[in-house]
Amino acid sequence: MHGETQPLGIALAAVVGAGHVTAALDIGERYRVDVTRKYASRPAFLVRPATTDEVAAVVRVASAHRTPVTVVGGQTGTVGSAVPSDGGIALSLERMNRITEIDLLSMTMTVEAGCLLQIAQEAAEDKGALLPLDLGARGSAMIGGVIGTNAGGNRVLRWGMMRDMVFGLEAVLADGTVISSMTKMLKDNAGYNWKHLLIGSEGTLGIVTRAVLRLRPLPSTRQTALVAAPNFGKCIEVLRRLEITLSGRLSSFELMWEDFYERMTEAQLPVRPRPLPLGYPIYALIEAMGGDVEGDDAQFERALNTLLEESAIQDAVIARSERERQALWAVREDLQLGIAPMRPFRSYDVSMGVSDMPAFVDTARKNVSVAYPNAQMIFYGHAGDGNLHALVTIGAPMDADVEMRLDTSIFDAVRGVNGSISAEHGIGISRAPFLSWTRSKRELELMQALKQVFDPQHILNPGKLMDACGGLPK
Ligand code: LAC
Ligand code: ZN
Repeated sequence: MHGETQPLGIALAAVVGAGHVTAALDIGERYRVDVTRKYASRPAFLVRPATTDEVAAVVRVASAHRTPVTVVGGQTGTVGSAVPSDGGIALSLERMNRITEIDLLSMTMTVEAGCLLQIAQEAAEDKGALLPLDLGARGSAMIGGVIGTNAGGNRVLRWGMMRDMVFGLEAVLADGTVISSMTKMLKDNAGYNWKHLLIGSEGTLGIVTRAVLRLRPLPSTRQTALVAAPNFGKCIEVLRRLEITLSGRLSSFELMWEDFYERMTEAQLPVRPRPLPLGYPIYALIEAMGGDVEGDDAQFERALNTLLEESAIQDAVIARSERERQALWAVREDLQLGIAPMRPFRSYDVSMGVSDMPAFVDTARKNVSVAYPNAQMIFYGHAGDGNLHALVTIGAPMDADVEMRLDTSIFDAVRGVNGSISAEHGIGISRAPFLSWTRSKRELELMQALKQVFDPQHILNPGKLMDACGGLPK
């Protein structure tokens, strides 16, 4: 601890104990640098509280010192939402990682914000329950982070986004007060529902410390297939058909355009065979879950056979073992090998009406190739949710101007279909200049007014979302 930060460090140590305060130069990278390595920072202190009361006391200290506080979790959000401010406090809730109750009658899990998503999933499963939120970053994302970003992932189609799984919430507000509604209720219409303001607010309105999450009965069967379709329209037809013919059991429908499929399976050839040949315009990874051990596999196979006979799909492979299931999912999720040659790239997670997706892809491709004729793009995403991911590379280093030009090309196409610049990853730092492309002036003014009520000193995760919004009305 040095110079003017010393009183702050002493005050923080008085709250959590000196052993849980780390000063600037000693703070490890995983608290300062996000997964894209684009956002690094130099926080003055890393603080690791053990209880909600300690979080509240830390925030009171931050407020007294007018010092920014950012919760640092898995750092896998990709838009810089959880990168601390230079000179600010990096607040890690990793010591608050307990699951304190699993209630199998109410079907709820009470959990602290620092618990990893995967640990929470496994704890539910051990008790015969399902915590349905699932995403590639399950091993790094913390519960507080997936609440803070209202995470989505690959089962939204059936069970919704994080917002739909939060029954109760506890949070620390910017003045260090604790606000709590740790209830087990789905239905609660007693006035304004503040928890929904905090969910998805990226730590700018309050710090989530605990939650009561909704669980579902654990399905006992699971069917996974990769199919190929002649075009996007047929794919959506297949999606809608399966929603009915699988009697509500369809839980994932992940689309991969041919270029994505080719690139990923090619890169993965040393570790796993390509499950379906190249040459089809579009591929979908399909998963269903259910409870009829005798009938579900047969129902799934029958449904796919019918689609094949009708040429709605051109090819299909069904996983016959857990290993095969994992190999199919790896095509969609094990992206590191495939995207490595695309570095540096810019990634997007945009959203729109499902019917607008083909027009968006066409316009985005056109806009990008007009700006950068040699650019390469791959598209994939959560089709049932109207949520597309795109990765774009120009095959050369990208400076801020190039990034801005690419963002403009993509978000212009988003605006053309009245879509959203972020479906699930949030705004953070990287999307902030474009928030006004997706939100009207009135909406931004309301958001700004809410921020003023919740955090008048702007100490909660400043520089993200609203604060960095280029089009923010004065
Ligand atoms: C996914 C992450 C990038 O869907 O949202 O793979
Ligand atoms: Zn996604």
